Amino acid sequence: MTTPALLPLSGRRLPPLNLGASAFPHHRATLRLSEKFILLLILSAFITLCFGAFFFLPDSSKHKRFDLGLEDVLIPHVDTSKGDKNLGGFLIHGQGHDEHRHREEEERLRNKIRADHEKALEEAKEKLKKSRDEIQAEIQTEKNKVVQELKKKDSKPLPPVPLPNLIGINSGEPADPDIREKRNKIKEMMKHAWENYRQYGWGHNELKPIARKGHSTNILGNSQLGATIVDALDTLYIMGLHDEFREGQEWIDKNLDFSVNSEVSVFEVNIRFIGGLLAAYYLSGQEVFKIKAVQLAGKLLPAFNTPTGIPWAMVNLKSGVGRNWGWASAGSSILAEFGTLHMEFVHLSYLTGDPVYYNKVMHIRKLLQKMDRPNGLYPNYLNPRTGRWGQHHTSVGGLGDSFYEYLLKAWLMSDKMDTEARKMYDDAIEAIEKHLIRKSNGGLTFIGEWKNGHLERKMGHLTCFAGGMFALGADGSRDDKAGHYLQLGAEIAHTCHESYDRTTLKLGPEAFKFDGGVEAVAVRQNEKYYILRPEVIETYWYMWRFTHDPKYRQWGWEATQAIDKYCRVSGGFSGVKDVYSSSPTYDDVQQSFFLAETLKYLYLLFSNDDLLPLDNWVFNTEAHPLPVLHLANTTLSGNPAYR
Ligand code: DMJ
Repeated sequence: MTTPALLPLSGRRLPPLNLGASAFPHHRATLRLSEKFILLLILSAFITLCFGAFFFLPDSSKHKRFDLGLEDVLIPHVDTSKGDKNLGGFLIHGQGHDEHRHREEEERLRNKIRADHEKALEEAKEKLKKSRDEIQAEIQTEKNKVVQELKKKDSKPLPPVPLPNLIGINSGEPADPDIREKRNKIKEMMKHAWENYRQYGWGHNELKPIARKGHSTNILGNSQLGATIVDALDTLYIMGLHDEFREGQEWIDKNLDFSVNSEVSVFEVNIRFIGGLLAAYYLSGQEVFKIKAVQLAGKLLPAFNTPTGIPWAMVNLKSGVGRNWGWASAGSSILAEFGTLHMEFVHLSYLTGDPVYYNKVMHIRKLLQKMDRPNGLYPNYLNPRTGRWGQHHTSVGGLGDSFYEYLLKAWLMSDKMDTEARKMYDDAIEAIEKHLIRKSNGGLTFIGEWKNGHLERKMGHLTCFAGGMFALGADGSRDDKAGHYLQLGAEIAHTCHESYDRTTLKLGPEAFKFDGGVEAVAVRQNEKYYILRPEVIETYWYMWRFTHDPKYRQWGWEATQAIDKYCRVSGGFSGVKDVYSSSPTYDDVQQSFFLAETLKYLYLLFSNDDLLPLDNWVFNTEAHPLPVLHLANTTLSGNPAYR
């Protein structure tokens, strides 16, 4: 799902931090260590001096001071008849005690204090002899130690859970030399995208392939979270690009830190980062990915602290403060955002044994089930304070899309045990077919958008994913309509292919109309761009898996060639601003989903079906494969999340 307008952040600032020891220990431990260190040094020398001075005073004055200070407070509660009272290690006056032992004890203390005092002075003198650089280096070493300690604490291994059946992660080599060659070409494109990102954008979220520098959008916040690295990992893995995979792993291990003052989209971070990390964990078995996914999930949880439990669209990773997009109807959260967390959150509960994640997404589901739906349709906007729908706008494209996808995939991922999710999917799809799906005059099936009782005859590139979804949901559909849904998938694939074929570049526009004699063509200038999106290729791949009709490979190859010809530049791959222009201009962004999804689906399209078989793997909405969790498996039924 995408946001219609990427608005600048509000520029809200947090109040300056108070350096006390209570909240935010990470930040404070490393902050102002140098000042703290010097202050401590001076303080300890001063205290030692005071105690030293005190013990050198004559006995009588000492007793007087203690008597004066403590008598008022202590004597009423102290039974002085029993002799000496020793409070907190200090000897208080008393009669009849052994004078000699007292003197010895004092002497011993005096010597100790003198020695400590001298040692502290020596150390202070030594410190002052050192150069500024040496002192700074020492402080830095101390800081590093603290950071390492904190890291160790954060990276505690999670309780082990047996992995689900992970099959088909190293297969897929096609026998046909022509298909092999095409597959290799796609792998080469992946290398080109990765190497340029590594050279010019490493650590940034994305790459500007023409300016040759890092790029980021507000959905991923203002910190360098290496979105492209995390998003690309599983594609690198299945393509056998293991050196590149290891580079990515090393960066994540050493640099990926979520304790940053950055406001991010909960949905985007979930599908790209948590999904990407979990998939990388399942494919490679490397613990670091699981640990990072769980750390990040903890940072998203405060977004659910709303009156209804429907999460905010954005959350600040450091403060946990959440809010919604300014453009969303009446302060609403977005269906495709809060409705696209289920797969990742169920896996988090499975891997950690902590039901908190599972409970959050099930709470959302229960709330949605209780609500009235106009014409059986789910509006895209829901207010997290009131629990009421916002504007009655329903879409299978942006703002709605992956909510429907995750209902179906929740059922598949549960080994088809989550029948509640399947029922919600079936109900929703029936309403969508009735109110949103139409045939154009030229015979093209399209999915329009429902806006306040009116059908807009426009389809987005994003909506094209639905062809694959209908095919994936065909098996197990209500009233045994498998044939019907497979056919519907094929029709959507055909329409979306037409939207590509009717352009100059053979690449699809962002949105296209079926109105006033126009069929599958963009009308408005600001809908003519192609930003390396995957949805059409995703549908080709699902259709290929379910039908093996060679036209899907042919269409996929057409798209590959067009991308290589018109989007490839020497610094990577870029989106184009007008697919109807023979001399297009670039948008200068290499989207992270190009590596996560577009190239992965193309590679799978030219691989054998035994690579990530659909009986064992379910792809999240960012194309990150997560294994089916077999609920019959004793491990799972013993997992608290499922009890
Ligand atoms: C991806 O981030 C995901 O597929 C999301 O669900 C919708 N759109 C983009 C790519 O177009």
